[in-house]
Amino acid sequence: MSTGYVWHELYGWHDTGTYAGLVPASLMSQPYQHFESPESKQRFHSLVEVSGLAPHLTRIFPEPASDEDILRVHTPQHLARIKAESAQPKGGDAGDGTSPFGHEGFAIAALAAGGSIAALNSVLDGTVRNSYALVRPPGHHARPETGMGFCIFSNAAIAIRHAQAKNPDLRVATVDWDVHHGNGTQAAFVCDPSVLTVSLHQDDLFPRGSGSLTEQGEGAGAGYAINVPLPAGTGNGGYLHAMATIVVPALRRFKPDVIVVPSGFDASCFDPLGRMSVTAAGYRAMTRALMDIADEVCAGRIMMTHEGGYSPTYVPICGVTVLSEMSGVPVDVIPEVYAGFDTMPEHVLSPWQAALIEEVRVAHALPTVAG
Ligand code: 3YP
Ligand code: ZN
Repeated sequence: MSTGYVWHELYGWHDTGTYAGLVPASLMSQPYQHFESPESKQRFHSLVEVSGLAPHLTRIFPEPASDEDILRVHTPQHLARIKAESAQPKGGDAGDGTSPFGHEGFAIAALAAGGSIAALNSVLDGTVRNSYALVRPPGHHARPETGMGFCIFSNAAIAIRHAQAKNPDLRVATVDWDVHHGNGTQAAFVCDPSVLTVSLHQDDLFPRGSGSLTEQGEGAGAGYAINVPLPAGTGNGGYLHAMATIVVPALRRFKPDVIVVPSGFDASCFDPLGRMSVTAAGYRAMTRALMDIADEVCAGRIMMTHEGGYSPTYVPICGVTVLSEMSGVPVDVIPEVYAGFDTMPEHVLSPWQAALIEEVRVAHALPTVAG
């Protein structure tokens, strides 16, 4: 069985306008691009084609999420505001002033949520073993009542609620490896024990004050949110230790029917917005770890939905490497000069990284891993 792959040309047309990174163009800010420009994702799709991977994948074409789909997660006020601003000739902003969208941006945001829905459906109906939705705009910061952090709608959460509307018994675990806290996905399920949310992120990066170890779920959902706020600088060693010590035991205990991965590549060593050091080989190893535990608990079912990642040149390499591992198709797109980054000292697990991971393990009463 193969790997599903979602991309739509309109994802590249989501218009974040003329900025210099996070700053609107002005007399002291030479007009350039917003960080969340099409570059990294469109080039990821281009490398899927040119690497020879594309013919081995099952291409999935998305439909827009319906209002009903969006309203399972978001308030009617949020949906109405996005639609109204989208109708303006100059578009609008999803909520925090850093999440711009252009005219008709609503349609593309609905198509991004629809891409996550289609990718998850294809895994759950057995069309494919696993899938990757390469969508824009991203989703994991969008809260029920507002967008934020470049996100308009909570794509992963909308896909999960769509699946649960068809099968109310469905249990889902999310493993968010974007460098920022998956606060929106967590918020959608914070009181819900049917969805375990796990987020690995740089400690207190974005949103500020969000994603600490003490956020563990509320009410009936207490214990079903796990946050791993890794120290800045963490590389492959720290991430893989967190996978082995926290993520894999938590998935083994929760036994989801499917694993959903909000996948950003902004924890990479070349990212302008993160301060972590993960390499393409690190992402391949993290993918392997998830696939092994998915084989053990949920017949290999994994759906990844794209989030951040702002290196136009390195995101495609990380992304295709993950897709290669997911599909078992052996393409190597890592240039020799980048392979050297795999042996840099920051990849050795540090005592302070190990201490944080141990604190998370104890807080969630996870068993120690033998060996
Ligand atoms: C939002 C404003 C400053 C940092 C930015 C983070 C966006 C992102 O990649 N989230 O996953
Ligand atoms: Zn991010």
